[in-house]
Order: sequence, then structure tokens, then C-alpha cells
Amino acid sequence: MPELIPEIHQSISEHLANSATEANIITDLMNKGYDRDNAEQLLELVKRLRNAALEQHALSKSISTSVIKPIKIEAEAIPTPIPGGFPTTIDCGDIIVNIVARLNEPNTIIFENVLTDEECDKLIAMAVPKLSRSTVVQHGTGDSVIDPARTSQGMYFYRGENPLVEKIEQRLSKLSNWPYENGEGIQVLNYKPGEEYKPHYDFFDPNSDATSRSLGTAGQRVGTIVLYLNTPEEGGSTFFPDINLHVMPKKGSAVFFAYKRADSSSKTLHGGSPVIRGEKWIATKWMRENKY
Ligand code: PD2
Ligand code: ZN
Repeated sequence: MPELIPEIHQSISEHLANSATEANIITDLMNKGYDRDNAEQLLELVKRLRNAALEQHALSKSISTSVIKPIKIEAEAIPTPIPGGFPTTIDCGDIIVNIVARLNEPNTIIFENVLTDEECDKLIAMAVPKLSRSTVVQHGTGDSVIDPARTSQGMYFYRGENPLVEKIEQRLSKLSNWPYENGEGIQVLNYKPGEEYKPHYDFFDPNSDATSRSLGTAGQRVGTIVLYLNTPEEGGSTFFPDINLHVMPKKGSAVFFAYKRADSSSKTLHGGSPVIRGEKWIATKWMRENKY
């Protein structure tokens, strides 16, 4: 194999880039003093090097547009249960929900009479056989892992899994003024004394490599409703450290909060404080930017 000197490498590369025929390239090399065999070998070598470089370029382009694609921090729209005025109730079609308290920044609303006692009891009864230790999303890998920060037991219903779940989910859609199709399935959680969920954000971490997988086409989480299915004897508040708010669990009540920015400026850091006496049952509904 003859040595591929830089001038010849460049000359063959330019011919290839200009779509010269192989016969013309070989003739040119023979005019430069190479015999036919050597000219053919040099042409093959430069073609291989060129293809490898083109593949590398295509790969780095696809990496820069898919894997390392920047994840936007701010949602275009978020659920807004009370678009204006100061109503005291929201008519959800099948039930009238009371507005107990509200805060604008972050948009946080406490509701009463979201679920009937019977609905709470039925949700718990359906969840009991399916409970297992709750998990958290691990930073970096995006995997769901058991973590001491979250010691509850939990289970998920598929959206619309049965008529009761669907009825409640339709009601939550009316309540939050956000499409039913953008909601994840309801999750039911049970905390025994001492169990808790340490402060966290419900949106996916925009700085984690795994987040684009969690976002899928549904996009970020933009709102949460925590529904209280029973009233613990002591403890178990949903706590918002940034605004120093404890929402005490009360059967049938709920707390709603929304987050336009997936960062700490949303002020939606929150946790489930340890249950002190009794146990705590909640159902959580997360809302996405788009159809889930
Ligand atoms: O148990 C709660 O009150 C609670 C608080 C915060 C649950 C969640 N977050 C959650 O499941 O995301
Ligand atoms: Zn949460």
C-alpha cells in the first residue's frame, strides 16, 4: 500500500466532494505518477476515511439534537382552577366544591368537599390489595428506587381504570380547569406513624439526563392535587417550606398547587410530614402540559 501523503489525500477528497467519477480520479492519480493498482488502493482508503468522518458528523449532529436537547424550564400554560374573581365554590357537575383558602404565589388552593366519605373509603379499599413501598425518581438515571426520603406505601390506578376512578378524575379535571387527558393516573398513598415524604418538587428535574425520557410527549408536570382520604389523629400535614404552610389532612379535602417554572422559583417545594398518631391516606393527581 503506498503512503497517503496529505496533498494526495486532499486532492482525492476534493474530487469525491465534487462527485468526480472514480475513473477520472484514478486517471488523475496515474497522471501524478502512481500505477493503476496504487491509484485504486489510495482511492479506496480515502473513501473509507471519508465515510467514517461523515458517519461521525451525523452521529454528533443527532446527539446534539436529541440527547443533549435543552429541556425548557417554563411551561406555556398551567392549571388555573379560579381564573378570576373570588368565588366561594366551584361547581364540578356532580358535586359543589368549597374553596377554603388560596394563595397567589405559588398558586395554591385548599378545597373542601372534593370527595364524599364513601368515595374516600372505596378508593382506600380498592388500593389496599395493591400497595407496595413507594419509590422516588433517582437523579441522573431517572429510575424509580426505594429511598428513605419516602417511606409510605403506594399504588397507581391507570387513568379511568374503573368507573369510580374515572368519575373522580373527571371531577378533578373540572376543578383544576385542566384537560382530563393531561392527567396521570391517580396514585394512592398510605403513611403509618413515623412515615413521611421529605420535601421535594413534583416536576421532573430539568438538569437530569433522564428527564427527556420522563417527559415523553406529555411534557412536564405543571400541577398537583393532593386529596385527603382520611383524617389522621396527629401529624401528616402537607408542608410547603418556602411559604411556611402546613395543610392539615381532612377527609374529603384537597390541596392544589401549580408550577409554571420547573425550578426553585416556583416555591412549590413540599413534603408529607411524619404521621404522629393514626395513619394517613391520600390520593395524588399530577397534571402534565400535554396529553398523557
Ligand atoms: O403525603 C403528602 O402529603 C404528600 C406531600 C407531598 C405527597 C406528595 N407530595 C406526593 O406524593 O408527591
Ligand atoms: Zn409531591
